[in-house]
Amino acid sequence: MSVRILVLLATFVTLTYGVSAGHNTSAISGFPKIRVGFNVESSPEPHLPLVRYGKVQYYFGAILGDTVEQVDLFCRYHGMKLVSIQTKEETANLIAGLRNYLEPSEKVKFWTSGKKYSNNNQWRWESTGLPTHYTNWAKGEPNNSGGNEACIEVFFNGAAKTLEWNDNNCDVVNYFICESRD
Ligand SMILES: [Ca+2]
Repeated sequence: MSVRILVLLATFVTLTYGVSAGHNTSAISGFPKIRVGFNVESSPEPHLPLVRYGKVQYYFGAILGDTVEQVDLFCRYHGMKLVSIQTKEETANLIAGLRNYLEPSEKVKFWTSGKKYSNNNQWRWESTGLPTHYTNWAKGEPNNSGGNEACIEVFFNGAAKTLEWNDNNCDVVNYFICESRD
């Protein structure tokens, strides 16, 4: 067997079994349906499609997902930051934007920049360094399930028009939202 075939075989085994054998953190199931007609090719120039509400621009990362560390890199690599949600109005804007971007009945989890910074269940937005004054935790959250939930994911429910928070393991694979503030 040639070296090349061995490498291909090893790659296949890693891709097929690596994640589940290593750390069972995958959370993405199925794929969100981007709304038919959402025009990602409206610009002839290469671009990252952004949606603006007031002084904040958002990138909805509902095509590829990863761990908090990786999606944070993605945002920063594109001159943005992982999202912070500082007011009720920003929650409403995100729900409206996601309902326009995705098929209206979609249910999708997104990483934010929210992280726990002390053992006293105190949280802040890593993107701004500010504590989470406004919160929108789902019922029973944050529950630190398994004693290992230090990152804030938001659960978008298009039909219910909600975007509720949950603390989750930072190594879980989720979609994500980036922001850029004026
Ligand atoms: Ca939780």
